[in-house]
This record gives sequence, structure tokens and C-alpha cells, in this order.
Amino acid sequence: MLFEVVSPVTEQVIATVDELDPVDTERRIVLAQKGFESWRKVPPGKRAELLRSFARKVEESIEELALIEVKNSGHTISNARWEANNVKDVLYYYAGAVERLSGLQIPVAGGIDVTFKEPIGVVGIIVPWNFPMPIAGWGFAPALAAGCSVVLKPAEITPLTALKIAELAYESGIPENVFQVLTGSGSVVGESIVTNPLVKKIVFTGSTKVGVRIQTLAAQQIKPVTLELGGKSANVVFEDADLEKAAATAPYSVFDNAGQDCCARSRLLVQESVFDTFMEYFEQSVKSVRVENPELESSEMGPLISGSHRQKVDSYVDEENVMFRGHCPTGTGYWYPPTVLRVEDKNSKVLKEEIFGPVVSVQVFRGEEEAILLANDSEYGLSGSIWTSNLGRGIRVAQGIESGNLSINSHSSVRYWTPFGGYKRSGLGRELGPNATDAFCEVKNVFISTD
Ligand code: TAP
Repeated sequence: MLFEVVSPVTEQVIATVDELDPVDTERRIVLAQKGFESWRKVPPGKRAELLRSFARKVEESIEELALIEVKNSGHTISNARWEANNVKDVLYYYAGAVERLSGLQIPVAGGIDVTFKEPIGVVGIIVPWNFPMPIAGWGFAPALAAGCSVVLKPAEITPLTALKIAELAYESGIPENVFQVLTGSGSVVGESIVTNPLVKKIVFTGSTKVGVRIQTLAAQQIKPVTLELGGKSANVVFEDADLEKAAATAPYSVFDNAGQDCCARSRLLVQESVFDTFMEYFEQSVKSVRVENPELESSEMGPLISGSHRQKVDSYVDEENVMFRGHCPTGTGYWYPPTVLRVEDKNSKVLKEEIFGPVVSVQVFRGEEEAILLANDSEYGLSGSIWTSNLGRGIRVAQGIESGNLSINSHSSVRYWTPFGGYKRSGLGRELGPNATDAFCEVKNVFISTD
């Protein structure tokens, strides 16, 4: 069976891709197990060299990968280049980790203890449609470095860059069956991966609803899971902040990737004393966001991923609450304008649910304590920003907010050198950073008697 892939820019079919069934999936997982048995024995120096070779292949293909993503996902060309570069970067970074993977030697009574870090086995990596390249790379680069084989399932609507990356892996010399892409739906291919006993670890990025389902299924086999789930992050602006800078960058913290970003700061909290001044600056910057054909170098925001997703985003927007809007094209493409809402009801679903589109709601706070209370008034805890010129306040507020990734005077969320993940219903476990390979290793403890 084949399924069609549609471009959100042209609304045209741009590719047809294999739709695997449970039997195909099982067969590919058996091959991945064979791949694992040989890959785990590849000496560390050689494994590192193969990962560097894979990274070089990605590096040579940045433009091609970026253009595929623009067409398949509607990402702007500049973002798509960043995403392809990020895959290259994590491959180089974790190639460097291969030769540093080591256990401990522990003195104990009657002998010594040594610990070995052993690769866990076949790893299933299930990724969403919003950032197909980097999210896949954050899973497969450390997994391969640890000596695991990988079955990667992209979202059915955005499989094209994953398929290209699999080709590059093969051309770079990564042995057959060690890195495979399994295309098809989540309910069929995704669940077959999660429930297959040969798959020893799941890395899932996606909605909290599906994350709960995956954790429940994995629990039947006591299978470890890393979950990277939804978000509803706060952007907190204090009166002592550089208001112009905070307002000029705020649109990119929420409208980047058309708001289809788990780290989007979709709740803007502004201190009452500077509310009017800040909102004036913010309106100017929202209206200047260039929403246009994502292939253009000048484009800052492309369309939403699909017509049905646009309908869902729009269902959250009550015209009475709209403070102002940016511009977007009309006609072909799933366009939606950057939209700013003022919502008074703290229990409104606009403030509670992840809209996953270019929509931000604005709230007012009086002091630090209220800012923290409002920021934490969410079931999610993934990301967020704090704007202040008082570093002590910035740190106090960062300590008070329940979230896995915060930035002070910045909208940065992801740096591959540092751990990334969520509090509360935003996830379980951490990706990236120096310890990411540990999630793909078992620790074996061996006691050696000296008697
Ligand atoms: P989901 O609908 O949850 O889908 C994510 C992936 O899971 C897709 O590949 C999907 O396949 C697959 N899937 C669906 N049902 C499954 C099942 N029963 N068993 C196994 N796999 C299944 O999310 P989405 O709509 O693609 O992505 C948006 C969500 O991802 C948002 O909530 C966003 O916040 C979250 N997200 C989180 C992060 C981090 S790092 N925390 C990053 C990006 C996105 P098909 O789509 O092919 O059916």
C-alpha cells in the first residue's frame, strides 16, 4: 500500500510513500535486531568514524534536506537549513561520545566492582510532524553512538526528510539494518514498534494523549520510554526588562514554525506597570512578521501543516478576544495570521490547551509571586522565558517555574550540548546533553573477588 504526501504550501501531492503493515513492521524489526547484533560489536573507534562519515553526508546534503522540508512541512528555508544542520551537529557531537562511554570501577569489601555500559538493543524512535529532522536526530544520534540499532517512525504526513537521511546513513557506511525508517500510521506501525518485544526502548515525541497510550503499552513489557510531549509555555516580561528587545523577539518565540512548536511561548505574561508600553512595541513587531512563501529567503513564517490543523487552530480564536493580528497570504496554502488574544477567564481552554498554531494569549501580573503562579497554572512544563534586568529576580523566578527549559533574556530553548525535556505532563526523561547516551544503555555490575 502507498500513501500520499501533500505540501502545505501548494496543497498538491508531492510524493507517495510505502504504508507498512504490522507484518512488514515485524520483519523490519527482526532485521534491526540482526543489525544490532553486529553494530554493538563494532569497535568504538570505528563506530565513531562511521558516525562522523554519516555527519559529513548530512553536511553535504543540507540544502537538499532543507528544500525537502520546505516542500513537505512548509518550514521557512532558513529554519529548515538550521534543522538539517542540527542533525549534522548532533551526529558529530555523539560521535565524540562513543569513545567516552565508560563504566565505573568501585572499591568494595572483599574485591572490586566494575560497571559496564551495554547498548540496550533495538530502539524505536517515533517523531511528530512539526520538526521531523532535529527530533529524529536527538534520538538516533545518541542511540547509534551507544551501539543500538534504530527503527525510526516519522509522522505519516512528513516522512520525506527521514527517508533521505536513511539513504545518507547507508551511503556513509552505517551497516545495513542498523538505521531504518518505517513509514506508515501511528496506530499501525507506531503501536507495532512499541509492542514488539525485540524493541527494548522507545523514544516518543508527540502529543501528551498519545504519550500516555505509549507509556501504558510499554509498561506491559517494563520497557523504558523517553517522552517529549506537549507544552504551553510562558513568556514573562517584568517592568525592568529591556522592553524593546523583549517585544522585538517575542513573535519569534511563539510564531516560529507557525507556532507549531512544543516550546512556543504561547502565554505572554506582562507586568501591569509596563503593559501598555510593551504591547505597543509588541504590536509593531507582530505586524512586521513576514508570512510568505517559505522558499523565499525573506520568509519568517510559512503555512500550517494541513487544512484540518488550520481548522483546529481557528476553533480556539474568538474574534471578540483578538487584540491584533499580523498579515498572511490568501489563496492556496494553509495560511494563518499571527494572532494575539486577550483572555480574561483563567480557565479558558485558550490558556489551558496547546493550540499549536500562531496564536498567543496575553495576561497581566502585578509582582513576582503572581508571575510564578500564572506561569505554573498549566498542566505542562516544557519551556519558557523570563525578561528582567535584575539577575537575582531572573534566577528566583526560574527556580519557581515548574519547567524543564527556561531562558533568561532569551527565547532559546534547545542547545544540543544541554539536557532537554519536560516537567509535569510535558514528558519523562531528558534528551541531548552529555548524558543522552545513558538512556540507551543498560548498566551491568560485575564483582571481582580479591580473596
Ligand atoms: P501525535 O499525534 O502524538 O503523533 C506523534 C507521532 O506518534 C507520529 O509519528 C504519530 O504517527 C505517532 N503515533 C500516533 N498514534 C500512535 C500510537 N497509538 N502508537 C504509536 N505511535 C503513534 O503528535 P503530532 O500531532 O504529530 O505532534 C504534535 C505534538 O507533538 C504536540 O503536542 C507537540 O507539543 C508535541 N511535540 C513535543 C516536542 C517535545 S521535544 N516535547 C517536540 C515536538 C512536538 P502518525 O502521525 O503517522 O499517525
